[in-house]
Amino acid sequence: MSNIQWFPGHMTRAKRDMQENMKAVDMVIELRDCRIPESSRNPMIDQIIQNKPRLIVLSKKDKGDPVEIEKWIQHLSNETTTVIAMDLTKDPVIASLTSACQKIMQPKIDRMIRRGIRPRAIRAMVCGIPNVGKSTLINAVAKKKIAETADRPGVTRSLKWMKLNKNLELLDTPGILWPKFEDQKVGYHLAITGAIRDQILPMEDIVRYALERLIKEYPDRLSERYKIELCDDPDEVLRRIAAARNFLKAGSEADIKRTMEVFLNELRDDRLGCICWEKANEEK
Ligand SMILES: Nc1nc2c(ncn2[C@@H]2O[C@H](COP(=O)(O)OP(=O)(O)OP(=O)(O)O)[C@@H](O)[C@H]2O)c(=O)[nH]1
Ligand SMILES: [Mg+2]
Repeated sequence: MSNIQWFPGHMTRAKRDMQENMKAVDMVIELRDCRIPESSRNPMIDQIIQNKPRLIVLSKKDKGDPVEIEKWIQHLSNETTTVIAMDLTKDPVIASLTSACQKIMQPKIDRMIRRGIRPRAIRAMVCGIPNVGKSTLINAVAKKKIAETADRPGVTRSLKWMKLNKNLELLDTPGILWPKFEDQKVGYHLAITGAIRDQILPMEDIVRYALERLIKEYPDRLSERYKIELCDDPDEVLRRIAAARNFLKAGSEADIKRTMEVFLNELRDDRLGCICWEKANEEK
């Protein structure tokens, strides 16, 4: 979990660093959390990467709703953007990235071949907001005994590259973007998925938001997990969970704080199933 506190100075610096590195790459691999593809996106990214081809990797596929993820893939794909979903902790990262990046860059590679230029390996940069899996992706690649790490001068400093194979090289430092907090929902989504520290928003608000959504969209999961009869009021649902779990304070009063903590932990642990908190065709 990230401890970075973003201030305007950090944002300017992060943006400048990314723009510098952008000059050395052919394309960008933008990571987003598949459960919150909008909330885990930084709107500045379009401006930063300009017209470079982009691969969006929806990470944590194992934690999201497969039907919704498929809709997101369709929704986000366009002429310059290819979208894949991955469990970065288990899926074959190198093979998936290589084939996706090659497909994206094929027109450029073909043009080079036609002009008699021998194509070199594709160079890509990974980027994303905190917690989307940048380090996990880079570590998965680094662990696989990369043939060599090329040291090549970048624009202003030497950049380190990880050579995945003869077709693809990744910049070894990811571009770090900051989350946007333009509406409260975004904050809740980031908090539920662990992208921001718990102290940033009041736990009651996060839990109430999550419960309201679950009551509407996945009532059975709630009633089955906690063996409770459901109602529309999240506070009453919490009291019923407390009673069902026997979470009591001295004097047999319901221990709501403990109930909220347990609920949030179980939710993050996928005990209530795989959930996408944002839907692809939802009006925003
Ligand atoms: N289940 C699952 N967990 C993942 C996946 N990708 C990353 N994680 C976990 O998510 C957490 C955050 O991943 P990181 O790789 O540290 O994310 P990051 O983008 O480097 O985050 P910062 O360094 O804070 O910017 C870690 O606990 C990872 O193990 C995935 O595809 N599936
Ligand atoms: Mg990291």
